[in-house]
Parts: sequence; C-alpha cells; structure tokens
Amino acid sequence: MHWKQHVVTLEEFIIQRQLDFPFASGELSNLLRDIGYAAKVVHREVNKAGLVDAFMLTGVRTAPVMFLQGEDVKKLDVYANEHFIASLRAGRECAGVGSEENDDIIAFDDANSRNAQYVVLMDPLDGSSNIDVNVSIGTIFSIYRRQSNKGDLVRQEDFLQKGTEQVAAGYVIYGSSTMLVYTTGKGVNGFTLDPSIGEFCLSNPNIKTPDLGKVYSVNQGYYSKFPEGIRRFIDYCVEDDKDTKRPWSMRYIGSMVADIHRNLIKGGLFMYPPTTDAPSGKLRLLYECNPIAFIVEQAGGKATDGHQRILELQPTELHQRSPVYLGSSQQVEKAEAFLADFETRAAKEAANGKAGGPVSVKA
Ligand code: P6P
Repeated sequence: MHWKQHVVTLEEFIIQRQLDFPFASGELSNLLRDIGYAAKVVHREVNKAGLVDAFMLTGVRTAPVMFLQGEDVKKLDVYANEHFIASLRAGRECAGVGSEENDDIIAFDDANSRNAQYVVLMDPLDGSSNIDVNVSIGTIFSIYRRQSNKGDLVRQEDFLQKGTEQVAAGYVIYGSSTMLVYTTGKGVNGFTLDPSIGEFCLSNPNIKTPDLGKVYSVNQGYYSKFPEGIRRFIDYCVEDDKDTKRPWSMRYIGSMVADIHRNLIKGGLFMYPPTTDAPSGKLRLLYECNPIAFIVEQAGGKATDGHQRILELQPTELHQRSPVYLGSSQQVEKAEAFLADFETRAAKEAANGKAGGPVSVKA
C-alpha cells in the first residue's frame, strides 16, 4: 500500500519547534499562528484583486471582469494592514504594532494585549503597486519582545530595537503560489499554502542560500546616481570573466519580497544602495531590511548597509531608511570591497586633492 507522506502543516511545525525553546509557553507559537491566519485572509483578497466584476466598479456590466487600477489597488494595502492588525489584536499575544501604513505605533489598549510580551513590525503589503500588472507582492514581519513593563501600553522604544533582538521574522509572498517563509533563529523554513485545505504546508525545509549566485538585483536605472564604488561594482558584475563565472545576470522585478525569495533559493545579491536623491536608500530598516536580514543570515547569507551588519544598526526612528546589500555572502563581500576601496580613495583625494589612482579590488 502506498502511504502518502504526511504533510507537515505550519501549525504542526510551530508546535514541534516550540520544543526548541525550553521555556516557551506557547505565546510565540500563537503569535505566528495569528500571522499565518491573516496571511490566508490577505491571500484570498490579493488573488481576487486582479479580477473585479465590472458591475462593482462601474455600476454597469460592460465586460465580465476588469482589472483593478490605481486607487482600488491602494485599498488592498489598507485591507491587508487592517486584517493583520485585527488578527494580532484578537490573538492577544501582541501588545502593539508598527506598520508601514501607519505614521505612529499602534498600542493595543485592551487588558489582554497590554499584558502580551511581543510587538510586531510589518509591511503589510510591500510592492502593492505591482498588483495591477500581476507581479508577486509580499507581507514582511518582524517580532520583538517588548522592553516596557507588561500591563503598560507599549512605547516607541519597544520598536526601536536592533535587528539582533528579533525573536522571529518572516515574509509571505503572494505569487504563483502563496508561501510563508520564517525564522525564529534556528534556520529558515518555507510553507506553501494549499488553498484546497486552507493550510500552509512545509515545502522548503531548512532553506540555505548559496555562497555565490549568478544573479545581482538592483534598479540599474539609478546607475548614474549611485556612489562611484557601486557603479564600479556593477561594471564588475557585468564583466566577461569565465574564471569568476561572470557576467552575472541582472534580475530585478521591483517587488522586494519577490526579488529576495528568488535570490534566497537560487543565490544572488540584492542591493538598494544610496543615491544622490536618497542618501539613505529607499528601503525601511525596521520592517523591510531587518526581517529580511535575519532570514538571509539564518540561511547562511550576509546582510549589510555597506559598512556594518544590518542587524547591528541602532534604530532611531520608526520609518527610517537604510542602504542594503544582502544575499550570497561572496557577492555581498565583493560589493563591500568596492565600496570600501572607493571610499578610501575618496578620502585620499579629499586629503590631497588629487585624481584617484587605479582600482585595487581583486577580481
Ligand atoms: P524602485 C516597492 O515599492 C519597494 O518598496 C520594494 O518592494 C522594492 O524592492 C522597491 O520598492 C523598488 O524600488 O525605486 O527600484 O522602484
């Protein structure tokens, strides 16, 4: 008799892994389950988003379906934010939320939530401008223990913690299939939603990212706005050099979770460097860079702001931005080497006002 191998659901996996934490009393397990539930609700709406009955939008049935545009896409951001916040508030394991969609933190003021020990930072629907062109989008989340006393309302400092203090982090990618990928600091595991049973099922156990990939991901359109070291590094990426397996392919879809997920699985470097218009880059430290950095490091990769680990940056503002270079370790290190070399040169030029010398970065 052929026995179908037992599929491990997210709930089963969370309970099994709770044993990894001898003092765990289940709060984190419940919190992860609450996030998984909200992700299923958002999955349902995102998958409908592409097709909306014309009658709903125009009042007149002009065609069987039409596609969401502009403002209606924006509503999905709000929908996702509201549902994640509602699920976290109802779950009673979360004391408050910092969200890309809200200027200030949201302190849950009911008695149960005030006694919860965790706070969540999230980008509820990152890359949502891609919905109406049917490109994958995602939710990114980061979980910390609160610093303030249980029973009090959470405060800003509960959220302004270094990435090294994260208890868990993950993302949901709403793509050809919906996946939830997360870490609690003991490796990275991926779960694919089986809509027929409404369960996330373990599909990618113990994800490890290759030390060297064949891909680099950056918005090349900003080439002229990047620091010289990054421009020279991009030139290095596209050089024809069989010995070092170059040129690398440029893959960039403009939706962070989609770019990250591809590179995490196959290897590669994702970077959003500073530009002359955005000296701190575009991506947010607390709910984009930190959670993804935690996952990438747990999968064996590296994540820096070009000078130091993303996870060691001390946040000062809820929505602050950071340059980010993350993914396969050898590629991150090469980007850092180019940055360091050109910053050294710039310093020497500033010191003696001369034109820069030859590049010293080894191929
Ligand atoms: P750009 C989406 O708006 C987002 O926040 C990330 O998902 C994505 O990686 C980045 O911005 C794309 O930014 O400037 O290349 O369009």
